[in-house]
Amino acid sequence: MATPMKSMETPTELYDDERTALTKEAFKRAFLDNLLYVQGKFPALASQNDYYQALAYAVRDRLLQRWISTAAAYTKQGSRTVAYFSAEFLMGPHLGNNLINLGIYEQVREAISELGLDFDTLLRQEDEPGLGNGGLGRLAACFIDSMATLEIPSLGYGIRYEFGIFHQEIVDGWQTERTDKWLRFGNPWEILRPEWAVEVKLGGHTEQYRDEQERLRIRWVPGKVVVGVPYDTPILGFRNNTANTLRLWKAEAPESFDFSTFNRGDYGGAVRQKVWSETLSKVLYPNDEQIQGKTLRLEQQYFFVSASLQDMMRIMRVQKLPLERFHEKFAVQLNDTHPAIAVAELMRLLVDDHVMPWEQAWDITCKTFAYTNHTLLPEALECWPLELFKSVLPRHLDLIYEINVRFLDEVRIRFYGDEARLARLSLIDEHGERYVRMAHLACVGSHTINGVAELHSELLKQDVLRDFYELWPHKFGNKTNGVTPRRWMALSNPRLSDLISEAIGDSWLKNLDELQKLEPFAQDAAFRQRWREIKLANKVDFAAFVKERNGINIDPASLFDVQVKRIHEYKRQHLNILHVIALYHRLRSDPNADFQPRTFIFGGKAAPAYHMAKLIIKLINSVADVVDRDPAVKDRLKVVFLQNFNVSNGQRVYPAAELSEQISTAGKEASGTGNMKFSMNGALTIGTMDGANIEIRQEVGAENFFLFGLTAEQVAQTKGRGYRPLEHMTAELQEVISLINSGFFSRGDVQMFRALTDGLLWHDPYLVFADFESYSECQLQVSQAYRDVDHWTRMSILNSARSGKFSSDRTIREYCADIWRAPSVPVRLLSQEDVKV
Ligand code: CR1
Repeated sequence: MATPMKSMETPTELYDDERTALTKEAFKRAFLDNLLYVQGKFPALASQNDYYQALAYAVRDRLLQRWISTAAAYTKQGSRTVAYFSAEFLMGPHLGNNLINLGIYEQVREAISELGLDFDTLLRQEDEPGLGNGGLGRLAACFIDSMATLEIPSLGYGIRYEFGIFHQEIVDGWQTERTDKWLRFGNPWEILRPEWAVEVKLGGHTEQYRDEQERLRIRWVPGKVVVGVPYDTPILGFRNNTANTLRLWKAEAPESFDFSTFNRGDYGGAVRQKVWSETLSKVLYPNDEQIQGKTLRLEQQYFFVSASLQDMMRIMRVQKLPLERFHEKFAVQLNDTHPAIAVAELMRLLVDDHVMPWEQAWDITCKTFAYTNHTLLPEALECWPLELFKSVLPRHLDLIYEINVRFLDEVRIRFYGDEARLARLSLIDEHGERYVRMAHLACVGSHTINGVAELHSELLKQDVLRDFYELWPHKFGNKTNGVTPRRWMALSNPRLSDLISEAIGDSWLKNLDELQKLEPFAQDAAFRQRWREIKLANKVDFAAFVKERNGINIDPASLFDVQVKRIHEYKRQHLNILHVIALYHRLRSDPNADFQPRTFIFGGKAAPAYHMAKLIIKLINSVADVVDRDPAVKDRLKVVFLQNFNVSNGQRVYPAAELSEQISTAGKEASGTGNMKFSMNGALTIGTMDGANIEIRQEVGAENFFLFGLTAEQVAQTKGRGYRPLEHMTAELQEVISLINSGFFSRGDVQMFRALTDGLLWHDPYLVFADFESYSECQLQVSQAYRDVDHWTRMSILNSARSGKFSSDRTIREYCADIWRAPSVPVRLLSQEDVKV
């Protein structure tokens, strides 16, 4: 592996003692010191993991000075702070990223090699914190990276799941799930802050009482209490002094052991409370865009939201700020509806605990929150059955009723006599079983509502949140997603990053628009040659990885065509694999056909209970298997399913990809962020007019993008007319379906894929058949274009050069300017003098 960004190593440090110095020799000493004093090992006994831990602690020592300096700067200035509330933070491994941001990647790599160790092996020891499902969680991670880089005071608040997203293994072609024990060897990147633990109440009932002034008030008598304990992880800015905080809550029992029960001889009962409490932060729900109406999930959401709001109030107390100024001190962003209960919880804290008048509390609440919606899929909109909700949060249900009464009064006056509209807008769904609508709570309690790409934000206004748009058009806006170029280029694609820096200097990593300066190089034959060599080297690395993981050989000279993302029908991995089967059929029917060799690479997890998604994985693996064993298509067609797609594996695949599959049914993918990672790294996109694809195409130019398929409008019309998939059946598609149904890919089992093929033939809710022909034709154009090597390279360079918009720095600047109004606060490093006790 090449090392990231040699050209950018610029260590600077104000004080240079053994513990924090950035020089190579000091680092070696610190590393060996940590091996002894932290790991308690000497080299002859140390495992690779011991070495990793020692290395991680040595790096952590070097960022703590920044962390403390940042806290000091923020405290001194009483800075306005962004609190990013998210049930998921899909961080990926910290070590490499921190080295890049500190500017010491190269020295540390050399130091480690000089000690006779393999640096890449140590990097791979880190169990990545997979505290998220997919796009939404990874976006949160990119956002906190950008906030630190832009020097925005911010806190990420979430849950420290003991088990993150499951580990996916493919057994006989099927997905199986294994628990993700990421904390098994400890986590050197977090610091426990027990002194800031808070109590969170749950369940029970409410009762009326009179306070000292004889006022009638309501009191919540909880059924149980858990303690939220914060674990802090530093989030470094890129080459600056900022280290912000990701604060994740672990649930614990107030009293870990009940001695009175124990003394009565009930040993099990004595630990039950502890066990129950810890369940709250035990495991991440592995569902992506599908609600799970489970009590535990609501409890998790409330747990982290309440702990975080209480923590923010503690910060106000420390900084001696009155609660009346809560919304001036904090801007809270709700990452989807998962934390929407925060609206009611802030009201409860202000009205019940701090005896603030309702109107004032409501004013503060609405000025505090902003809400980002991440999906148009109706099955993802969170609604809680009223009874369930009441059993977990009885006081909040009262508060939500009160919010609703006042809200509907406003609607009644605005839309005189429109009863249907009232029912549609209400926070309570009254059709049949009654539900609390979390998206409505988020909309009512937020000053701003945004979608994550232009089209998505438009569709929110026209469709999902239309009534709210008609009520408060000024609240709505768009913030197109972005990704951090530090992780997704500098760290994962060092070869390309070095070439770019050599050509245009290195400030593009902080200002991605500068990639534009690459455009003229697209005309430079020597540069194109180097660009190609780098892609090839990345493909060779990736092929070695596939060989090691899947045991199959893939040819680095073939076109690497990649679809990696969660497995979902709307993302249409089945459209891709049906097309692969069509190619296979063509090759078998005409063995001498002129054919551009391709390797189709798939990766992604399916929600464990999503049977159709799991069947799609099985089909991909079955096709991979048949194709691999068939000598007739050898060297021309390969299919790979990459197990356990996660951040680390993503870092390997994006740099090696040449074609990025972004083929969702138009109007379904809110934005996508993988699409951006591919394009930055020089892959061309084959895609529909969906999510951020539209903006990518606009930026890179229609001539550098392979477009196919129905538009969102055409999809809606097609469905409106009564879509019949069979009307779109072509001879080739017929062959493909018959081949699957014949048992050809399932060792004669003609039933195995029936649910999939019948679903397509009779329902096809995501219009796979309607887009199949257009997709196949477009893929032919891709193959032809790939043969013109120079032309393809030019398009590839232009994709990178024009991807500046898709930096999450741009996105965060927009959030700051339009929603948070949070100015940056540069940090000065404290000297040893400053921190003397
Ligand atoms: C969307 O599906 C988007 C990310 C981040 C996902 C994807 O298109 O890029 O959010 N939504 O905004 C999601 O995970 C639960 O919803």
